[in-house]
Amino acid sequence: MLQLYAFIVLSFFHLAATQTPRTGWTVAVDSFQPGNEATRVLDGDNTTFWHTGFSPVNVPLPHNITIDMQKLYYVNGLSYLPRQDGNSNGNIGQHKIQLSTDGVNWGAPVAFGTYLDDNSLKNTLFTTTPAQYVRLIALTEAGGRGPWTSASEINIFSSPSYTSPSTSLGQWSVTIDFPIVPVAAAMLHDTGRVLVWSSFAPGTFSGGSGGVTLTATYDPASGTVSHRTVTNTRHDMFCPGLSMDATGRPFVTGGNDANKTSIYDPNSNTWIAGPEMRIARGYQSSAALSDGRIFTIGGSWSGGQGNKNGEIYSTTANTWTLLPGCPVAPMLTNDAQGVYRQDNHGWLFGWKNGSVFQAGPSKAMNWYGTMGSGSQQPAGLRASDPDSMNGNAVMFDAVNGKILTVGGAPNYQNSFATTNAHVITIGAPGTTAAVATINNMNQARSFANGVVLPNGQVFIVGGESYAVPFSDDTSTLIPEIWDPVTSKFTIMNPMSIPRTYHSIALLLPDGTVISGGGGLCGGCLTNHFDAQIFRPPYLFNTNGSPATRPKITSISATSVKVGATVTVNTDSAVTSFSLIRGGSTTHTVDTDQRRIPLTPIGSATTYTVTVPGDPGIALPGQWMLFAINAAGVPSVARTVLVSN
Ligand SMILES: *[C@@H]1O[C@H](CO)[C@@H](O)[C@H](O)[C@H]1NC(C)=O
Ligand SMILES: *[C@@H]1O[C@H](CO)[C@@H](O)[C@H](O)[C@H]1NC(C)=O
Ligand SMILES: *[C@@H]1O[C@H](CO)[C@@H](O)[C@H](O)[C@H]1NC(C)=O
Ligand SMILES: *[C@@H]1O[C@H](CO)[C@@H](O)[C@H](O)[C@H]1NC(C)=O
Ligand SMILES: [Cu+2]
Repeated sequence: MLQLYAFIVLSFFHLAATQTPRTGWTVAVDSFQPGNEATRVLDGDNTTFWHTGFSPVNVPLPHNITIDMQKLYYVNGLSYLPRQDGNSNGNIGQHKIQLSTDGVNWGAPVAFGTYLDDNSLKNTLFTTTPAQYVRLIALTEAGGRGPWTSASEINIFSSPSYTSPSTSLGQWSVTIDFPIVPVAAAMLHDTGRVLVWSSFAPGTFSGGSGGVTLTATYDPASGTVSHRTVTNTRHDMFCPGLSMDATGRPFVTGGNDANKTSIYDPNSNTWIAGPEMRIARGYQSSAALSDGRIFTIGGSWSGGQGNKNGEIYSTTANTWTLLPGCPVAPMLTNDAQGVYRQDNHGWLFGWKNGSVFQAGPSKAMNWYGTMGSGSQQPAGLRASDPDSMNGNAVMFDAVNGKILTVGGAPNYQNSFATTNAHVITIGAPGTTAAVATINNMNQARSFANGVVLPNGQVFIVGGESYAVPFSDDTSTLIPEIWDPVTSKFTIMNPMSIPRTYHSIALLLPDGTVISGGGGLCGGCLTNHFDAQIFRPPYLFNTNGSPATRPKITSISATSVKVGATVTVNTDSAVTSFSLIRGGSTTHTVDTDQRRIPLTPIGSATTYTVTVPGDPGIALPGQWMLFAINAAGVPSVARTVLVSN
């Protein structure tokens, strides 16, 4: 079976995006300047370009260009080469790509977003779709210089073969173009927007630490991507620790500027400089705690190597304090590159009574206590699992202390990933964790992402079987879903774009998953300035049509204390509820997402659910409340702030 998957991956990868010959194609545009006709985008000459009309009058945005390929192709990508004459006027910013078989009926966009304002080639890959017509709609000029659109060349990519994918294996939908490589991401609770960032530059981190970070925000409601340069916190937030705080604000620590911290407040749309950490760090992990404080440990990638012991941020005092009783030594891996890697990307979980459970990537697991000057106790080994750098750990059932761990490799790089999977069960802080070795994944993965779904299943996406940063060579396009009931992994439909080192994935409030990024390596071939949305199988009927979703029509409170009972009204009968804490992720780590299954009391359209009373389980912060019907279909979530 493994060999078969390897064959599918390779053949898919090589055939995925073949440039389609443009002979005989025709093109139509809403406007052109004489001398800069639409046909210039098909002439194979980089020195010519299409330009919308500017004389005698500027023709206003939006603009569009429609290419007729004269016959049906299995289309899966578009490349846009901006004008190459040194002038930037007309570079496309916000855009949409649509397909049609007849030039009359156009489907929902296969891609949208914002291109970076420069003259580099823009590649957008999307789900293979039969089409004869491709339309690129330019909504803005990338630099806001004027109402123009220009393009030197447009190429269409296609696949020689096509089988309509079965929705029983989920569906990859729209591709979202970002003007930066999304290396870190956080779910913003207010509107379900997704905040992403790279470093000081759109496509590289090297040469950073100048106090600047490029961010972008994807807004699913409007289908747009906006961007912003953050300078006021003087913090290059590449390779940071990342946690969502007790009010749902992304709290970013260290990285390229190794002792800086920055907090994003979605309500005021402002970045706030936090206090400097006592220990400078990069590649540490952080965890939000039951009392609202934030713990961090590790991080020898920057700010000096070794002794990156724990420290804690107090929201009330707005300061960091060292925890000498929380040594990093017990959680080090045996990485071939030494301490520089050994304390990277800890699998941390805030738990009862201000404790933190560290599930990996070291084969040894540990408890950290954060009271007073801190404490540490061993929690046992993760069965026979080796050190699993850049694997994933997902708390899919916080009520019962259940964590799924998958994959990773003994070393950070140049190391074979495993297919290993375990379920860890934790109880009282300080006690040995129970570990069950379960069915392996279908695919070995390092640098993958794991995302818990409303029904307790875990979606594992991306990664590669031989861990090499900034390489897509052994990547897999095939995700899998783990089911806690059968304890088995099932492969899903392949995505369009490899997601390896520096990729991200998050659950969105509508029950879909955003999977994006990978790269940030300058002039390399593995920079992915995009993301793609996955719709899990639960969103479809067996005949492939969209499942009818239950709807939460009202909720008695959107801000509750732990232990509170909430009344929820729905438009139709449901059988279960779950709470999932809003996620944040970079470098395979998401210490924020966790799921609380809720058993409702009630029937028809009125139910009550009770939030667990222990803030170690129901960590303070913003949670998504999903209602799930008897067919397993989740509602769109309502956001609930849980506090102590
Ligand atoms: C494309 O441009 C044509 C000509 O101006 C216009 O009629 C059409 O509405 C535009 N389509 C879109 C989707 O923008
Ligand atoms: C046109 O530009 C593309 C992208 O930069 C490049 O790959 C290609 O070689 C160029 N072609 C010519 C004819 O200059
Ligand atoms: C943070 O780092 C800067 C530069 O190395 C240093 O000047 C400053 O004292 C550090 N802050 C703390 C709290 O250690
Ligand atoms: C919580 O932790 C503190 C300090 O470690 C300890 O003294 C206390 O007994 C713990 N409480 C519970 C309920 O475990
Ligand atoms: Cu990195």
